[in-house]
Amino acid sequence: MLVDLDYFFAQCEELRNPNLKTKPVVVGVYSGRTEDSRAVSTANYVARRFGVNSGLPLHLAMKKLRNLDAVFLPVDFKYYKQISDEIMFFLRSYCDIFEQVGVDEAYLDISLKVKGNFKTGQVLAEKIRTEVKKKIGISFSVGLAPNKLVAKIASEVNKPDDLTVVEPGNVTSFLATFPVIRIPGVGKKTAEKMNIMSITTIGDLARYDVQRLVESFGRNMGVYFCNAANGKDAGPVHEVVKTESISRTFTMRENTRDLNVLLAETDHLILSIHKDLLNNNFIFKRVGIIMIMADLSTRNKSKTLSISSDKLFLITKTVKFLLESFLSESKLKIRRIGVKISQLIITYHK
Ligand code: DCP
Ligand code: CA
Ligand code: CA
Repeated sequence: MLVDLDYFFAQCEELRNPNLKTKPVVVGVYSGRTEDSRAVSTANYVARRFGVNSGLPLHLAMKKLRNLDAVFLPVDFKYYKQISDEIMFFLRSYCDIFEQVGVDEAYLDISLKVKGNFKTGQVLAEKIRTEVKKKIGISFSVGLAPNKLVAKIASEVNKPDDLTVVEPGNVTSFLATFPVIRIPGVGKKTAEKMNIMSITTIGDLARYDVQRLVESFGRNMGVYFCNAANGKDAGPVHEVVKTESISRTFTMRENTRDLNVLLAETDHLILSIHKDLLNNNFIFKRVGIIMIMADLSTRNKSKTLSISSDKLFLITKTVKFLLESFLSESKLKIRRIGVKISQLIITYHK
């Protein structure tokens, strides 16, 4: 599944001010040094009906929406990011593999979850859409397809607030009638060049001789265009996993095996780790404790959680659980204590 949040910045603005819903809403950003170079970041679908889209210079947007009670707002990225994080956290729990791309898009590999069945997948997609709408109040569009490329294209055809399913047997017929520019990586220039070669639709491109595509666009792009037009994409959905971990250690004032004394120290370590975690937009899946014992031997204990999280209490709770079980197993006093979180994932990357 490719999930793409609808008119995202503007929808966030509508969320905190529902009165905006019936009006044209334009979120604008300073793109340069002067007022005149401000451009539209995004607009709601009411504004889009008047030809106001992302990238349009703001003064033109104002002209198009004159006397229409339009609302122009500055970009409040921090707020949009908060809403995005909430949604992404929720989406993640519904799939086998999760890959966020940008602030308002994510790929969800649900192959195992639905056992490869597209009907079950469709039901799951509808359920997720309903839940996010109910819980967070944001609508989004979904493309459900055998691979990322087709899912991405499918997500765009019935926007906003819709689900498009392309089953494996329908991939080539689904793609055939769209203009080539729908293929990720085909920009205006490439599309023009293809048009000159009498390639206007993805179907034309699919039938075109791959050798001639290679001659015109180079080996990599030529082969890519041919595969893409035929709906082939072997790229897996992958999480961006940081191999590093975050850890802190502390030497006890005196060797101890008193749980409360140890917890008082780990609380400080956990707070510092958690701050680091939030600053880096990480979430973690594994929590561990490290003990240097009175005899200078080192012991480790850790636990993998069922889902990734950024919650402080989950670290605290898991550390307590690990410490308790460690103390019940070992008779030695602890000299130095450490806390470590690992299996880190970045929740947002541009
Ligand atoms: N964005 C931006 N400037 C652009 C394009 C986008 O600042 N030129 C920001 C604002 C968008 C967000 O990125 O809300 C997501 O971009 P999309 O291309 O997904 O567009 P929208 O979510 O706004 O609309 P759609 O409903 O078409 O997905
Ligand atoms: Ca979007
Ligand atoms: Ca998007």
